Amino acid sequence: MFQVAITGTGVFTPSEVITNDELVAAFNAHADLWNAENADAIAVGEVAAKPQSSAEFILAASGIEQRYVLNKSGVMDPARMYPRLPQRPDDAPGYMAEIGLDAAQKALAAAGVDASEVDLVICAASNMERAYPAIAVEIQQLLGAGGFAFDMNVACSSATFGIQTAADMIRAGSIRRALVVNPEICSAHLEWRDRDCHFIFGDVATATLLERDEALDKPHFKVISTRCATQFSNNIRNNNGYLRRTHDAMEDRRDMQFMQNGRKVFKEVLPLVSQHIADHLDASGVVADDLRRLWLHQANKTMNDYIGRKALGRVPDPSEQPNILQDYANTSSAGSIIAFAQNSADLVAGDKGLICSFGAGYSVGSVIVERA
Ligand code: CO8
Repeated sequence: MFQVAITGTGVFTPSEVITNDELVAAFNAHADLWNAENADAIAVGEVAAKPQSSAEFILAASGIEQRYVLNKSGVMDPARMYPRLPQRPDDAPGYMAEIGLDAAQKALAAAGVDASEVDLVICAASNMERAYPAIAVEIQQLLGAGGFAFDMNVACSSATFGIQTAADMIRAGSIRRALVVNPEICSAHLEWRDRDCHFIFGDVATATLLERDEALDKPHFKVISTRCATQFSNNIRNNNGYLRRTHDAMEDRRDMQFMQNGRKVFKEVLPLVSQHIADHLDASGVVADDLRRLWLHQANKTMNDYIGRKALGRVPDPSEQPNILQDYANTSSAGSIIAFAQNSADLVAGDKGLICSFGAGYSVGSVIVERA
């Protein structure tokens, strides 16, 4: 069996930002508009008035301060409340391929690897722009990569599950190099008209290059161990899908966008993740004191503080458990990879760390790494 290393990461960050104040102003204008349009139904108690959102609530409940999006004007339009991403011709790169390509090229540059040396491209994300051809094959072609490519979806854990999938193929010897690409256009499947969740997500793309570790002569992280787990839950759900037309359900429906029972997610996922991390460390012969850094899924600051405390058995120093959610919000599978990409260069040989994702499914994925 071959050893595996992470030799490069890349992050594409959109140029457009929405602060909490801007987001709340747009939502509240939308709520006023909606309440005026539905004044009669509200007056007779048929529907409830839409309450106002608050930037103070968002920061206190989540730790999020702003989010990046591919298109701001559509989201900020109170009469629209979702991004404007015009349909592209079939012979032009799609949105996911375009942002995934940018992240992938940065990961390759960081590792000093040419795209032609890549044997596998996995596009691992919470949603795919189309059913087929696979986005990963489009990225493979745009990059000029060799080998093969495929898409996979494990919601928030797509990146870590993709890393395990690629690592297993490198370990087995069927490939030498793999790119795991995570283009997350969360703004397109977030319900911006629902105050309970309108602040949660942002857009980004990340990429991780994995290589067979044979006396690698460049900075890298050894992949010590990977572990994935799932447990079915309806608490984070999106009912949109290819059977929609057959259900005669093409109207504007709430369940065609992201839905969650946030409180239940919070309560159920925390013990699941804490136990998963403890078991993974145990099985790998790594003790919590060995961990110099935790790169956790970026959904909620309180959640991360809890998991960090459980994982290390003490309150982590902020530098030991860096958060990026204040800047990016929840970017689904890309969050822990952004945290890793932006907060790992200072580690020295022998330092160990843990990348961990968790979310819809439920799904939990962890990757134990060591700086070489
Ligand atoms: N402004 C003001 N008040 C608000 C707002 C708002 N924007 N939103 C809710 N409130 C009110 C509520 O109505 C409620 O009022 P009341 O007490 O009168 O009923 C009160 O504030 C408290 O609301 P909540 O109970 O909802 O607040 P919480 O403290 O639970 O915080 C969170 C809400 C932040 C959502 C929290 O529950 C949380 O973070 N939970 C964990 C969620 C999580 O990790 N989910 C995973 C996300 S899924 C994922 O990562 C990937 C999925 C696939 C990608 C999909 C991409 C779109």
